[in-house]
Formats: sequence, C-alpha cells, structure tokens
Amino acid sequence: MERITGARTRRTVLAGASVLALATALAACGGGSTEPAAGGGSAAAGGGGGDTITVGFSQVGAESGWRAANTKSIQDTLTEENGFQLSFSDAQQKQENQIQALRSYIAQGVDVIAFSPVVETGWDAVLEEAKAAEIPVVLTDRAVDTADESLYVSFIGSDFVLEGERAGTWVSETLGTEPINVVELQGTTGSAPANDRKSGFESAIADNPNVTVVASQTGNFTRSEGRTVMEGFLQSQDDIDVVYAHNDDMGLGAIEAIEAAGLVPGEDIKIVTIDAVKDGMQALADGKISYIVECNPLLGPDLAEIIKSVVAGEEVEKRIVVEDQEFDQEAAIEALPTREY
Ligand code: GZL
Repeated sequence: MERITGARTRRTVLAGASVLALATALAACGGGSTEPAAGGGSAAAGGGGGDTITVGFSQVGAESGWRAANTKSIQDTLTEENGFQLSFSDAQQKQENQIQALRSYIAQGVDVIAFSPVVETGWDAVLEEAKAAEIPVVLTDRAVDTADESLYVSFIGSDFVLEGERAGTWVSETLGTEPINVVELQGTTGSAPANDRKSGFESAIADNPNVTVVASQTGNFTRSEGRTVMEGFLQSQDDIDVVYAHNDDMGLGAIEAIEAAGLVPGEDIKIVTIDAVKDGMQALADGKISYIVECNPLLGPDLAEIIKSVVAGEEVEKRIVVEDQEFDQEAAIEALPTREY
C-alpha cells in the first residue's frame, strides 16, 4: 500500500471486534475473499481491478475551526495522488442534507462511503440502503446510535465522554475548592460530542458539592451562537464563575460577550473548552481561556488507511479511538509555534 502523507493521529485500537468487522467488510464489498468485489457499483473497479478508490464523504458543515481542520485533513489525504477519487459534500449542519448526499453516493456506486454524522440518531434507513448496495460505510469523528453495528465497518474518533470527564476533573480539582457556579455551552443538540461531553463533565463533578451547573444551553458549536447564549447567561445569572464550552469556538464567543459586559475573561470568569484549535490555544496562551482538552481533527491519514484496507478485504478495526492531550497556559505557549491546527 503506498505511503499516506499527512500527520497521523495517535490512536488506540479496540481489539476483539476486528473479526466481526472483517466479515462485515468483506460482505459489504460483496467478497468473501480478497478477490475484486462483485456488484456494489464500481467497487470491483476500485476494489481490485482499478487503482483509484472512489469515496463519497459527507461532512457536517463548516461550523468551527475544528471542522475546517478536519475537512483539510480529509481533502489533503484523499487525493488522486494517494489513489482516491473524492466526492465531498458540506451538509451545513443539516441531517437531511447528509442523508441526501449519502443517497447520491449510493446511486453513484462509490467504492466506500465515509461521513461524520451531525446527530446520533436517524441513520438506519440510509445505512441499510448502503448495505444493500454493498457499499461499506466508515464513520469518522462522530458516532451513530444504531442497534445494528453491521451498518458500518469502522468508527474512528475521539472519546467524547473522556474529554468531558477531563474538563470536569480540571474544574473540580482546580476551581472546585470553594463553591462555584458553572454555565455550560453545549454543542449541537443530539450530536454525539454534545451528549457525551455533557455526561462526562457531569460524572467528573458529581462528587464535588462545590461545583454547580446553574445553566446549560446549546450554542451549536459556533462562535456567534456561543456569544449570544453567553449574553443571555450574563443577563439571567447573578453569579457566574466558570464557563464550560463544548468547543473552543463557543468559548471564544463567550469571551466576546464577557468583555462586552465589562468583565475580564480568565479573571472574573474562568473558561474551559474542548478542541485545542489555534484560536483557542492563542486565547489560552493569552490567559483568556484557562484550560483546553484537545480533540484531534487530523483524521484524514487514518481514514485513508481504513478505506484502503476495507477495499482490499483486509482486517479493519471496528472502533479506533483517537487519543487527545490537555493544555494549560504554559503548555499552550510551548505548543503554539509548531501546532498544525
Ligand atoms: C468533535 C467534533 C466537534 C468539535 C466542534 O469531534 O465533532 O464538532 O468539537 C465541531 O468544534 O463543530
């Protein structure tokens, strides 16, 4: 297999599921062996006969700095030079647009479909259609909530519950030594990162009676909506000590609202976020954000490897967990000069 260029994520492979995934991958490609897949549109061409693998990718949207870095990683890796023909679509954060895109890829008969599901539920029907067309599906970034795990061959993404736990642990241990009121800027309603980062944070602070979440509302992962919701919190809450934002962009929006209210972010109100994109890390270095848990967006190289393995009928891991770091101000200052995103 030719070398895939681009930065690699650090990842943990969850063993034990690969046999199921391998059987599924072969079935999805219509092959019980490594012979070129039968049926499934151009799978035979991409799977064994031709060199180019056709991929249909449905992206959530362009809502945040994280998403821009994730899109760049995928488009910079799934290139013709690396053996791919990529059809890419931006769903503008609407599930109906993603379902429409997946159906168009099925109609095109691509070799593989990959996507980041904007929300967790409502995918079984279109994934059944992909399975019936013998087109394997790879999930990237976000998970789907389905009873039938044979509907996708692999899921590569971070552990969002752990990200929430790490943010909550920092708040509890660093700031929770006295009573503090937390306001939460949630990600997109119904999305895996919003659901999991909320539950992870709650579990981490559960045993500390000093830490109280006094308000929680979605800012839809965007800077502008994060600012608007924070403006509302500043109006409705008498005493806010901490902002927990599910991503940097909403945290940056909260900073704008806090400063517009004549308060000092990082002093009057501490902010903890998730992602660690450049703008967030700069705010951390400047002391406006106090702590960031990373969510690595550079999924392109690993996605390319998974796709090539699936098409070649090789073993495919069912769940690949992307490992993330954590940053305080000192670590951000050190990391910024060489940070890729
Ligand atoms: C997380 C990703 C989230 C980011 C946000 O993997 O799905 O979506 O945390 C992005 O910045 O909008």
